[in-house]
Amino acid sequence: RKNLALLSPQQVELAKMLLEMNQSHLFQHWPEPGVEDDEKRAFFDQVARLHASYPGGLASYIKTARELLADSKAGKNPYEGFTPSVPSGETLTFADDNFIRYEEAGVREARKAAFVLVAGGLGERLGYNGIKVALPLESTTGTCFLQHYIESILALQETSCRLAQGEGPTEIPLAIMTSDDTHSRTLELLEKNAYFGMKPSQVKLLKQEKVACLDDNDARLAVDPNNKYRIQTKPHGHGDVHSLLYSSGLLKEWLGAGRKWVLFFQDTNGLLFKAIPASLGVSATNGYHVNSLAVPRKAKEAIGGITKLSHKDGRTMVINVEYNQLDPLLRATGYPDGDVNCETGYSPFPGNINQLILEIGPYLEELSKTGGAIKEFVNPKYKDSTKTAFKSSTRLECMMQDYPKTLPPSARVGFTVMDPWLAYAPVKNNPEDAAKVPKGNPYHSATSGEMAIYRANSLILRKAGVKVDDPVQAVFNGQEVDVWPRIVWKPKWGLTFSEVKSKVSGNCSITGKSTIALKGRSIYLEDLALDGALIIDAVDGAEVKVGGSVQNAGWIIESVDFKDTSVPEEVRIRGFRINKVEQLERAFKEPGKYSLKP
Ligand code: UGB
Repeated sequence: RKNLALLSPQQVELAKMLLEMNQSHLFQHWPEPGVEDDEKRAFFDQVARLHASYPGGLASYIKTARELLADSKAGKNPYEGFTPSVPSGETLTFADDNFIRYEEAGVREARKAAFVLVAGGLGERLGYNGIKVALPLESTTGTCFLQHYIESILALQETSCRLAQGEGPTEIPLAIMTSDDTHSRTLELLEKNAYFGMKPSQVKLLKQEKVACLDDNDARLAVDPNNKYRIQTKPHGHGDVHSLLYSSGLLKEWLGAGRKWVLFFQDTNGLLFKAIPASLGVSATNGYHVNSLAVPRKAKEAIGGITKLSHKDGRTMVINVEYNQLDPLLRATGYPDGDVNCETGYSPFPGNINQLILEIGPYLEELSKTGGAIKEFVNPKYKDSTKTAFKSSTRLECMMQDYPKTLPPSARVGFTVMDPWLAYAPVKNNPEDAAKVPKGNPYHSATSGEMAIYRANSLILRKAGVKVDDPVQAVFNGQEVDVWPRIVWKPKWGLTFSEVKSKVSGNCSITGKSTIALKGRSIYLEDLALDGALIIDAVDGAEVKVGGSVQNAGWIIESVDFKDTSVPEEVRIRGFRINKVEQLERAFKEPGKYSLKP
């Protein structure tokens, strides 16, 4: 109490609130005034930050924590009274008429979109020391995830605005949610690379704050073990993105500027933008307020399942049920075998890939009521079965896909299921854990993430009429993968199937040992027979026709052991590197028409 004199009136209010909330232990060890006073003030600066960044403030955080900890102790089922069933949504098949129609609708709509990348997570499962968006999504060109995302948005912007012929918004904004763990490195990556071609004013970084840790079931805030004048904090989860968009005023700004859609995506999915145009088309055509992208999911795969939940009292919702909860929920509600594959070889519950498309108007209206607060959960690790003490401090968490939980039944909540090879190849698991994934389930590793890019591009070119050799099997970092020809292109070369198709003609073929990188908008493949490596770079305005027979020793994939620390980490985690033996490489630096027929 004597220390109160050191504080500003605002800080005194916070101190009173903490005392009322039974948090006196935070000050018990404080010495007399005159000793470490600056540290005491710094403590209250932190309290003020924790208070301001949580919808409803710290008292509300503590109150919710007590309720959720009591539920957890009592073993309360969060889905009490709900019965799960398989929901119905749009299922798309790549390149059929329906898909192409949706892609066209999506591209037209894209200029009214805003993108939000959630990139505050450190990726503990991956164990990579850098930020995940700086990882190369493939090692043929070494393009990192953030560059690929930005170039994809710019490609969409270009095509969409061209179609609109000058009407409406002309720039698609990108917001990136960062955290203390990722903020400075994300900013540095952008600045070092001139924002990968985006205007800096188009990109907004929103930093999420961590939340206070909890020491016991009474939600006593944990003192930081390294500093007695700090509260220990941990990440609150990707659900913070909603309150940040709301409190920053960004959503309001976007709506005011005539934007209609906000698209959320995660840090390491190199396939995602292949699915964006069609799924945005589904949102626009079906008038979905919420559209979750999904892929067929193997039973027990570590991605959430999109589930229809019907309550005894008549409520229903279509929502993601997290992977660790789906199996027990099914077992408790009349499915004795739990989460199992059906005759399709997949679980009947589509897998949530955490790509959400929300219509901004209804979204903002909902957030004005909730302030962006998302239903939270707590996951304490108890010391023993009495559930009275924790092994280590815990905290409340929230997930961005839980947004629909507060929506009224009238909200139009849908989902879109994409071909699994087209839409989802995240890099989440470290090599050792990936090698333990049950056979047939996706590895979600740097190895599988890169191989998935080559597979998808090979399959897309096949659909466009190119003869592409079958893959060969190989094992890298203990993971068995299909190795397709290394086919990559810049997003502006072909973001939709129609665009890709318009750039391929005649009899084209690519052999299994080949590599092709197309770095330019107007590169046309015409009667090309490729058996080796071909790299074409063309500035905007350079129209290049590539044909004839290209044959050389090519680029060879060589194994690397992930334990070999002499190899850079981003190479080791994929288990291979590319030995660039021989290639045909051409750069067209001036606008004009060119023909390359070796
Ligand atoms: N993220 C943040 O921005 N802030 C945070 O505090 C935490 C994360 P993870 P997770 O796609 O396979 C999700 O850790 O949470 C960002 C879905 O919940 O990679 O285990 C982080 O940077 C699950 O339903 O995934 O699982 C990253 O971009 C399923 O869809 C993103 O949030 C699963 O993803 C996801 O964080 C999946």
